[in-house]
This record gives sequence, C-alpha cells and structure tokens, in this order.
Amino acid sequence: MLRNVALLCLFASSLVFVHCSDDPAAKTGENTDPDTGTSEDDADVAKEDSSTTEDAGTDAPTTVDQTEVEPNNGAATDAGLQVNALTTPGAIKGAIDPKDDTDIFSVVPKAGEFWQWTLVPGADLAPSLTVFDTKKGNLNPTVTVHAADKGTPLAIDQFVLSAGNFVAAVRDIRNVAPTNAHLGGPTFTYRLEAKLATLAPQTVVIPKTVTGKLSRVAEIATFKLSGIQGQKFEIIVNAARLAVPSKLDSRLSLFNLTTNTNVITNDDAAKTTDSEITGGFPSTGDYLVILENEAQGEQAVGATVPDLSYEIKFTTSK
Ligand SMILES: [Ca+2]
Ligand SMILES: [Ca+2]
Ligand SMILES: [Ca+2]
Repeated sequence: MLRNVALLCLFASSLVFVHCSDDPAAKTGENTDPDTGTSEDDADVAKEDSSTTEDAGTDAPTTVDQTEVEPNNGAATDAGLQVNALTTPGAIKGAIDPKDDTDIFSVVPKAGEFWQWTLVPGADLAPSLTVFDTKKGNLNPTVTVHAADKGTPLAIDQFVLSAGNFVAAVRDIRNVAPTNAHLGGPTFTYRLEAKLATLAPQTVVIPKTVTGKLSRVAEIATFKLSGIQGQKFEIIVNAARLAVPSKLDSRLSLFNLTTNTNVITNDDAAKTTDSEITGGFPSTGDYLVILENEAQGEQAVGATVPDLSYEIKFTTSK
C-alpha cells in the first residue's frame, strides 16, 4: 500500500520523472521466472523492495565531502535536469534556501548494494528525505521519511534491487502539502551522507518462523537462505495480522544472490497490508529476503517509534 504517490509527484512536476513507484501501472513486474508465482493478487508483485538491517554503520568512512550548487531543483533544461551529481560514498552540505527550495542529488548505485543514508539538519530545518529510482518501470521502491520536528535527523536503509538512475531529494516537510508553509533560508542547513554498508542478514534454515521488530521506520530486515532450483517456497509476513496488529506495512522481496537479480516482490497480499511471496527458486544457491516498512512516509520520525513488530514464516515444498 503505497501512499507516497502524492508526495513524489510533487517532485515529478519539476523532475520529469517518473517514478512514482507506486504507480499501479508500474507494478506489474518482473517475475523473472514464470514459475515464480506470486501469491496474491496484487499486481505489485515483483517490483520493488529494499532491505535491511542494520548497521553496517561501522564500516570505515570513505566519504567525499561536497557542497551543493544551485540550481538543483530538478527543473528540465536543455542540458538536462538541474540536479547535483553526488559522488558516493560521500556527503554533501546544503541549505533549503530560498523558501520552498528543493535539493536533488543524483546517484548510480548497483544492484545488490546496501546504502545507508543519513541526513543531519541544522536547528531550523524539519527535513524530508526521499530516495527513489527515476528509471521507468524500475523495480526499486521509493523510500521516504520526514521529521516530526525541526532539528530531527533522518536515516534510510536502501537495498538496491536493480541498477537505475536514482535521486535523493531534500526538502523541509513543512513546505509539503497540505502545510505549504513556504519556509527556508540560509540557516535551514543540512548534511546528507550516503554510505555503502555491509548487510548482516539473519541466516534462516527452512522451515522457520522468525519474529522481530524494526527499530525505526525506514530500517530494513534481511534474511539469508539457501534454495534448490525448482523447489517451491512460501514466505509469509504477519504484522497487521498479528493478534495485536503492529504498525508495520510490509513489503517483501526475494533477491537471488547468485545472479544478483530480484526474483519477486509483494507489497500486500489479498485483503491485508501484510506481504506474501510464493513460487519456485529459479536456481540453486543463496537468496536474500528483504523486509521493509512501506508506511515509512506517514510515520514521522520523532521521539517515539511506532510498533513495527513482525513474524515471518518460511516454508518450502517439493
Ligand atoms: Ca539548496
Ligand atoms: Ca535547490
Ligand atoms: Ca504492505
């Protein structure tokens, strides 16, 4: 259940793009393997996702410090879109200045990479950060978070399902509809960093039921398992369907670590915001399962974190 469309399409007006991963039309996707059925009904299958875990934050920082150059609002020009190319891993300093400024940075991550984005605002900025793939028909989900108050830092986990033309867009959330506060100025500063991190997936031997909880709205959880070609798998998330429903609106993907390609993604199974993926492993080898929270765009980052508990059931059959 994607609800970020309105927000994204605000960017779209200046950015030509395209993504709106939430666009129903974009959701048909790529089940690379005909065998890989989807479980549900939802056309979302096979598209998007993202993934996990934590903090690979301990990786050695190899950032390149940069400074934004206006105009970078995404407007179309003869020379292309007005965006700043961000060298990654790297960090860039900028300001939402003048009022209603949008700052857009382009990046080109590769399939299978795990990026951690952090945005640290100055005291005046209530930041909004959106990372998405502008490539038409792409598999990658849009990831967006915003602060509940000014001065609150943001973090996004981004697992890249397929190579694309990504952008990271920074605004003040109070300038977004319906608030439209028209804020900004030289003191609305921030530092945005993109760090290439190492996933630490939990190893799963099927059959297995795992319970857990995301610690922040744009965190992902990842699981590593082995599959045999042709073997059927069924992976079911329960969050909304828990006895005490949590606030996690799951999206679930299965990524083939041997071929570095996505196998299947599901946002919502029938009649629930929980995800289910089923099908057959396209080849024998290791796979990554990526669980994310697609409600992140509505869950402001602040002092309290919503209950993002989940249960995932992994099963296979011949
Ligand atoms: Ca700016
Ligand atoms: Ca700008
Ligand atoms: Ca969902």
